[in-house]
Amino acid sequence: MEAGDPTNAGQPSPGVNLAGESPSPQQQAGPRFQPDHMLPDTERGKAVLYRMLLIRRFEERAGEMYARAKIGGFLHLCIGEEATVVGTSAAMRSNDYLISTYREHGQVLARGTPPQEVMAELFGRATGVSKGRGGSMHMFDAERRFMGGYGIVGGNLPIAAGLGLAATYQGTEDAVVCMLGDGATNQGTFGETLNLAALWKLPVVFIIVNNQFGMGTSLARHSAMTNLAAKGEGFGVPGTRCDGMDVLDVESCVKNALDLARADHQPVLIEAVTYRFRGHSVADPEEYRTKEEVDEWRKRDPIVQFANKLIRGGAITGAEAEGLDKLALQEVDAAVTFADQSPFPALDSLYDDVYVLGDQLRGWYSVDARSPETQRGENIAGHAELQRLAEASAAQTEGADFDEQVVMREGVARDGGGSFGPPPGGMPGA
Ligand SMILES: Cc1ncc(C[n+]2csc(CCOP(=O)(O)OP(=O)(O)O)c2C)c(N)n1
Repeated sequence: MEAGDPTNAGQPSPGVNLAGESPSPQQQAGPRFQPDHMLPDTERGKAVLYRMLLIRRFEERAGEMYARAKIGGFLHLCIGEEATVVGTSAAMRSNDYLISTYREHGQVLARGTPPQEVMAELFGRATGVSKGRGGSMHMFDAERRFMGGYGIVGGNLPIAAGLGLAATYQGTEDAVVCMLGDGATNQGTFGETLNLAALWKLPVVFIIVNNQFGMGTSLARHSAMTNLAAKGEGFGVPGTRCDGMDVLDVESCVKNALDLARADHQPVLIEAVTYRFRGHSVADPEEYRTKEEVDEWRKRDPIVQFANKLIRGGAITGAEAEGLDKLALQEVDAAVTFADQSPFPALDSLYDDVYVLGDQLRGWYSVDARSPETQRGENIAGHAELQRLAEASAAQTEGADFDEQVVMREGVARDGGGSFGPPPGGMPGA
């Protein structure tokens, strides 16, 4: 196979082996890390460490609950990325907006949503932060200005621009932080949104959580431009890079960017260089990277690094760090109990909060209590264009020859096919 062949995912990934010849993130061209940040005082240091521990323990338990079938659907954990998540939220004001991807449990927790509501959401219970309707990928907490996780890669970017436009229009000082993966920088929405954000001077900070992979495809295989901090420059969005394994570096970098966004209405792009210690989702055989590579990155565990810094600096003792960890575990265990004892949403609430467009479109896009299917083609007489679209669509699907054997599925295909890879055993007839 050729180097750069996107189907070459069974091989160890180039460009991310800190122990090998390849440049480490710190050695790559582009903006530099500033590793020597002042230690926070004891109280703040403990708060930041606790938040990271809470997320780590929460994610570990979530993985266990998934294995015990308490959680359905997909589950994307952010273990390894805690410094990026907590450093970002530590730099934000409570009025700022945060919008994210499907890998967002940590971000919701960092914004202050109680862990029991986050766990209950994973369990699909009515007490969950999205009333059990969103699940792992679609948490939403408007009260804390967490504007959602999104399952569509890059789908959150245009919404971030909309939030920035609203903040500007309303004359507030609120800014927006939009987190996205390295893979999402290849989506069309990345260029479209950055262009508008620069053109309209929107107060948005885009943070690329560069965890080195888009599913099973390493950065060097999915992006021609691996210096992601520079990927927005052509659109008028200056970029910088921080060490996503160092919570203080992330916090200081995001704070500077937010100051600029707020004061000068200058959107900024940040590349936070980090690593995901677990698979893309829990169903990932991880055949696209070596155990040695993961072990190398684990040596830079963001929680261990920060705890040691605090201990060495005299801000806390080792025993205090252990105490915080125990507390985090207790809080997470209480969240599991709460989730498990919570009720599922009532069946007759199925159609609550379902949006129906205005009367003129009623029936075409709506669902209601009659059946779970959208009601097609009603009440559109008199709307010539809708009538025409309805007929054209019906003619297209009627009698279409679907090959039931062709299955599009999410998952990290062993052969590196990713989302759109062939089903196990290959394509029918291949
Ligand atoms: C528009 C779209 N295409 C494909 C997918 C399938 N998919 C889910 S996650 C993912 C990889 C995204 O990687 P990245 O943006 O780096 O985020 P990470 O998972 O590493 O946090 C893909 C391709 C999707 N959800 N949405």
